[in-house]
Amino acid sequence: MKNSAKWLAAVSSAALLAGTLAAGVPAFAHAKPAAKHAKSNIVVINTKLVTGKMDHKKGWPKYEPAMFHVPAGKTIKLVIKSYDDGKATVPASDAKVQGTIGGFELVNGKKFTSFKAADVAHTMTIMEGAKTINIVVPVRSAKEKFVTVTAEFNFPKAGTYNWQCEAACGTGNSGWMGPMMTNGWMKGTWVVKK
Ligand SMILES: [Cu+2]
Repeated sequence: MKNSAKWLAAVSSAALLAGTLAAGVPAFAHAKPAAKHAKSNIVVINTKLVTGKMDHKKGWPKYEPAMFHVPAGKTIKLVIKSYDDGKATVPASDAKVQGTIGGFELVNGKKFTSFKAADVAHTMTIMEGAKTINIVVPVRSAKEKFVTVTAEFNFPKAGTYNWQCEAACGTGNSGWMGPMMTNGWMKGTWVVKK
C-alpha cells in the first residue's frame, strides 16, 4: 500500500469505529421534561432602568421595556435592574411602597417599605383604578453597577393601566418634561388580559 492509501484506510477504520461507538450510545441524552414550577401562578417580568448616557439620549433615563403585557389574576413579580445613580425630586408620599403584596419591596434582597426622598431615583407608579401600586427605585451606590428592585402585585381585573414615574427625573426646569411625558420612557402601560 502506498502511504496515502494506508492513511486513508486508517482514517476510514477510525471513522467506522467512531460510527460504531456512536451507534451504541444514544446521540443525545433525552432532556428531562422540565419539572412543573411549583409557583406557576407567578409571572416574572423583567425590566431595566437605564440612564440617558446608556440609551444615548442625554437627560432621558428609560425603563426598558416600559410597556407590559400580563394576565389578570396572577401574581406579577416585577424585577427592575436599575443602573441609575442620580436622584430625582419625589413627593414624600411617592417615596413609600404601596399596593404590593405584603406592602413591601426588595432592594438587593432586603425588605423596604419606604425610603428617604433624597435616596429616590425613580418610581413605577401604577394607577390601577382607585388603587395605586407604587414601587420605588432607589439610587444605586457608587460601589454597585446596579440595584435590583423586586416587588409582587396583581391585577384582579383585565384592562389597560397607566403607569408614571413620580420622581422628577426628566428634562426642563421642573424635571417633568422629556422622558416624563413620553410613553415608553418614564411612563407607559400595563395591558392586563384575562
Ligand atoms: Cu424616572
